[in-house]
Amino acid sequence: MQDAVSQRFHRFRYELPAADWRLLTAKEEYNNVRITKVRSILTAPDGIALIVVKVETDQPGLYGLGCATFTQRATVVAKAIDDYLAPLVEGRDPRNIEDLWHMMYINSYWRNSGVLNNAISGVDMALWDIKGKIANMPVYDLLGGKCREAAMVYRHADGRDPQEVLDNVLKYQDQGYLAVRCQMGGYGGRVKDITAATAVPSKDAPQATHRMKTLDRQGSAFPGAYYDADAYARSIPPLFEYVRSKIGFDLFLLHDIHERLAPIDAIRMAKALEPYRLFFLEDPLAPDQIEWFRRLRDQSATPIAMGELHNNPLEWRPLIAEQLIDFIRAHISQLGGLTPARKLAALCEAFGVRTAWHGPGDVSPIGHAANLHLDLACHNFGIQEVINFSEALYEVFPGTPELRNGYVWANDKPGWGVDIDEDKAAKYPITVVPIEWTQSRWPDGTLWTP
Ligand code: GCO
Ligand code: MG
Repeated sequence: MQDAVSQRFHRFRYELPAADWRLLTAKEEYNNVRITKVRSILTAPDGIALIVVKVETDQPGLYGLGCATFTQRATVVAKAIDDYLAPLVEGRDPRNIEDLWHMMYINSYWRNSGVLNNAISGVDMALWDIKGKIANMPVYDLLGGKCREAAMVYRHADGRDPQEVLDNVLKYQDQGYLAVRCQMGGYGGRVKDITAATAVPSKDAPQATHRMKTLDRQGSAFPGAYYDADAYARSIPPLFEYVRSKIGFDLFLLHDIHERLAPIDAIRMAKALEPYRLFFLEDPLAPDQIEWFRRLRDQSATPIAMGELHNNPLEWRPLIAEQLIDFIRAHISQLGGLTPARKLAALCEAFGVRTAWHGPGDVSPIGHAANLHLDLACHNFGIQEVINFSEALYEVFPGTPELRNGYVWANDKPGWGVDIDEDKAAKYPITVVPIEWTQSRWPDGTLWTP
């Protein structure tokens, strides 16, 4: 009997129109569905380690995918998923997402770590994917439906000097993008390539800046990705002066300080950038510098975006409740998934803060889809960061969102509408090497937040 039913369930699912299938699911199968397997999948189609969770059920063909991408600690997150969350949720009813989320959150007793939150996120997002497939609707429909057809995005322009940055900005403008983030030399400004001989900070050349690669470890007690915070701080206002003088104000421009400056210098930059009407200035301060956000707010009208580093509600609550920021930039999997992110979006709406979810290369296409479904369903959407979705990403993750005319578009399929080809994913194994760029140092060797 069961075999016949599940076969009918599976076969009919693709043949019967949605309405009939929903009728079908409202019967015993839907009420009895159980999680059978939870496992992590590691892949790096673009050379960046991505962590995805697959949650399988006892209903043939019914499974969900979630993003657990904390690329700097990929294998640790995978272990947390496979060793701790899998045995905890296997056998349970995938429909009770809220209960399962809280169970995973408190089960480790200690909470709010980046590794554990990402692991939870992978399972959480997969459960929302399953619920969307059972309901035969996209997740944004479960969240209340679309407020807009697609989400406006911004792209990343960089360059060694203002002209090179402008050239890249114009390229995006020609492609129809409405917003571009301008960086010059990456975060903290260009690291000067100097030979090892003159790179070691010494009493006669304390100002020397150098790149880690140029240093043989024997040569210096302080190898690192050196950058000159003062030179960086003085280089950015002229950059925006130049770009605005060439393109005017029709294009939205953004900048990411990436917590590379001392607090007072971040305030100085926010004030100096006011004439250039940035869409937002991001990560001016480190997450633990809450007090300085109050000083920044008092002194500058440049819109502020913050949040990609947040793991703990204590980090974002005061910033939102006191309206010290204008855009929340959370990395959804660092929060623990869609369940906490949709609540954060609602909290932000209550205080006039808009969303700008974190969306660079170290977010998987499932994570980008989760960003997008929230963007479509939340009234207080601001803007969406995206990357160029490469051929390799589309190959491994069929259904990855599309970029068109300056917007990112969902495919309106049930769940996230994104799948994974595990054979293709296996073609791109991750590599684990010590991270260099987060060994950011000031010229005198002081380590500073990267
Ligand atoms: C951004 C971020 C990223 C992070 C990266 C860390 O605004 O997109 O700052 O570039 O640095 O995601 O792994
Ligand atoms: Mg950032």
